[in-house]
Order: sequence, then structure tokens, then C-alpha cells
Amino acid sequence: MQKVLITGAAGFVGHYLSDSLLEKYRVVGTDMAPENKNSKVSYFPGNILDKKFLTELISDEKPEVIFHLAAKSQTWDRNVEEVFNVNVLGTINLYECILGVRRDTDYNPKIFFISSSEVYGNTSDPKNITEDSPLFPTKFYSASKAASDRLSYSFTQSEKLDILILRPFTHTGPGQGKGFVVPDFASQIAELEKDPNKSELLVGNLEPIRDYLDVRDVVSAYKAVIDKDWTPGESYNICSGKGVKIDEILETLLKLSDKKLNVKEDPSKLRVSDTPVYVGNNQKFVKSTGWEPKIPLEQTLKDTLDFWRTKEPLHLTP
Ligand code: A2R
Repeated sequence: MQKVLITGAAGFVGHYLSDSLLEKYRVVGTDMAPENKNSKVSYFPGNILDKKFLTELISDEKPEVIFHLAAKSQTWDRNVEEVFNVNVLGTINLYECILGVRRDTDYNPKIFFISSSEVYGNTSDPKNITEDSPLFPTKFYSASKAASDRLSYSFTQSEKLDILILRPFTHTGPGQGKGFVVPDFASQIAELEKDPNKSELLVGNLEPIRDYLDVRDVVSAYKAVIDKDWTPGESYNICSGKGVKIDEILETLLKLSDKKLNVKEDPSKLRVSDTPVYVGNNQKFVKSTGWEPKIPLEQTLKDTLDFWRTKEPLHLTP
């Protein structure tokens, strides 16, 4: 059985990815969180910036496959130093530790770097973003992902590391933290349903068009890459290829509730650098893997709303 290391294993996607890989792989996880709730994962808490910790983990475990998810992932984070430290220096640390272990052995794992559609930013054709579209990141998070995305490419060229770069577009689902638009709406609706005296739902900009995937479809895409042969340094978009206005997301969520709610714009929820349209082209990835998204957006929204209504432990398998 191959061993897979997931960095950022205790995060939103890391939870789903660990769970989905367990049926076929031995899963080792690492993250800052002191413990991981999935007891079937061998879990090693630690900081991606701690080289000694990472070197020991990699040389002891020698995972054949590594998914690098650990990151400061809040797209609106203004702490540029911390974002770059974790997302860029953390990625360098990981690759240098792997190279350190490779110096003494013939260790050469398959590495999947989880980038982001945010790298494209103010790109040239935002309704049909391909892997060749120019990168014009607009936020610190996006710039840090663009830097670590291109850095990953450079490690394939200069050090011959076997890294594939995956660029997931907006994804959501049960368990995603507040601050992102879907859990933000869903958590408010769930709270308002319980409170007979309140009915005001606060929203930000409802105009942007985004390419949405369910986190479980994203994880099935990640799973689809493991056993294939890839050209190191290649990038792949993981997306639906369809644009959905945030307004439509709100409408669908409102229909899923029996309570009549009043929608009110909250200026504090408006973001300065919201790109109006952002839709990916997934043909390169679909042709290489046969993967396709299976979960309709309405199902994702219903499951997310139910999650906030009950706050029960995650049901990870769709
Ligand atoms: O920031 P925290 O405390 O929530 O922990 C996050 C963790 N992380 C770290 N792990 C080790 N050393 C660090 N210095 C460090 N800083 C942060 O990475 C969190 O548990 C995990 C990332 O998970 P999420 O924030 O839930 O992100 P999500 O949505 O699972 O995205 C996964 C990947 C990220 O690389 C995104 O940039 C990419 O997908 O699109």
C-alpha cells in the first residue's frame, strides 16, 4: 500500500482528502492543529516552517506521494508577511527537506502542489481561463500562491523534483469556515432560522461570477491524479467550467429555507479587489484523467446549510 503525506491535513480540504484516500492508501497527515479528528490518519502536528520537524517526518515516513495543502488560505488576509512566510517559505522548506532526504537515499516522491485559481487574478480572458492564461494576482494570498506555484515549477527544472501543480477554482461544502461566501450565507440562515426575532441576512457584493465546485469533487480530482504518469511542472485547472453569480447562490439558499429573510448589504463585507468574472477551462485536466464534477451546486448548498443547522460531525463520503 502506498503511503500518502498530506500537509494541511486538519484543514477543510485536508479532512476530505484524508478520508477519501484511506480506502486505498496509508495516510499520514501534518498540520498546526494539535490533533486530527480522523483517528485512522497517522497524524504529526507541527509547523511547515520548522525544517527539523519536517525533515524528521519525511525521512522517517518516506511517503511515496505528498499533497501539499498547508497554507494561509484566507484569500482576504492582509498580513502579507505571514501569508508569504507560510505559503512561500513553507513550500520552499518542504521541497528542501525532500531534497535533503534525497541526498542520502534514492527518495523521489510524487508531489502535488495545491495552488489556486487565484493566481490568475486580472487575467486576459476571465470567462475562459486556461492554464496558459497570464497570472496577474490581485491579493496577497493570490500573489503568494502564484509565487509558490511558479517556485514549484522551478524546483522541477532546477532540482528535478517530481511536482504537479493543481489549480482548484472556488470550492465549498460542509465544514468550510465562515468568511467564504457560501458558509457565510448558510451559517447566517441557520442562525436566523433559530431566532424568531431576527430576519436580516447581511451580504457583500452579489455581482461576481465564480466557477464553483463541491469540495468532494475537488478531492475526487486530487485522487484521480495519484496513479498517473505526469510531466513534472505541468499545471492543471480543476474547475466546473461554468460561471455562477453569487446572487444565484443566495437565491438558492434562500429557497432552501422556510423562513422569510430580508437581505441587506453590509459595506464591511464588500471586498476591494473582487474580480467580476472568474470561470475556468477544465479541458486539459478532463482529457488527462476522465474526471468530471458530479455534485450539483444545489446539493452542495443544501448540504452546507444542513451542516450549519446541525453542526454535526462531517459526513465526508458523498
Ligand atoms: O491556519 P490554520 O491554523 O487553520 O491551519 C492551516 C494549516 N497551516 C499550517 N500548517 C502547518 N504549518 C503552518 N505554518 C501552517 N499555517 C497554516 O494549513 C489549515 O489547517 C491548513 C490549510 O487548510 P485550510 O486553511 O482549511 O485551507 P483549505 O481550504 O483546506 O485549502 C487547502 C489548499 C490551500 O493550500 C489553498 O491555498 C489551496 O488548497 O487552494
